[in-house]
Amino acid sequence: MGNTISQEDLKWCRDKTGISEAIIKRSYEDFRKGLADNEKELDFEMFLKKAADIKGHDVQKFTTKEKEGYRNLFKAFDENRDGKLSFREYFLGTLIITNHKDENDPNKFIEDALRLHFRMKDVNDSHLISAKEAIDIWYKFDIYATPLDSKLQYIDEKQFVTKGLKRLQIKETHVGETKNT
Ligand SMILES: [Ca+2]
Repeated sequence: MGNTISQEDLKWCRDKTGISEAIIKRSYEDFRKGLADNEKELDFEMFLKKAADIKGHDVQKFTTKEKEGYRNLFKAFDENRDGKLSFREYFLGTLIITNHKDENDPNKFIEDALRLHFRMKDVNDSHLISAKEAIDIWYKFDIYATPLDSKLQYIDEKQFVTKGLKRLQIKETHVGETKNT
């Protein structure tokens, strides 16, 4: 407990991502940094601060749009929707941020996040998940599903990501910055 990662968490992270134990342990140390001994989870402010650390600059340097991207990512990874990230949730989140160290477009994170979620459900590597599973993931990303989607039995990865991003975009132009049309 506390400053050492539990065997359960270690095994879970390794099985889900195939990442080496050394890296998972290092990530756990990063996760613990700034957390009091009795604190087990991160809130959004702390998450953003860590994201800034990873990118090697100050939180203040994030643009509103970038912050919004991280907010979406935070929400997406907050599996149980309690507004906090457990280590497992955090680990998957930072994995994607780290892969996009030089990337300034948070939407790219979302794409990778969608893929990762898809692959976590695709346990037998069939590149298919049930439509219900797909809709559950979309829901976490605030992506709507059509009645047609719910009639499908399975959905493949390409379709899953393409539809998801397209719908997110549509939503963004509606809800995001005001546009004069
Ligand atoms: Ca959570």
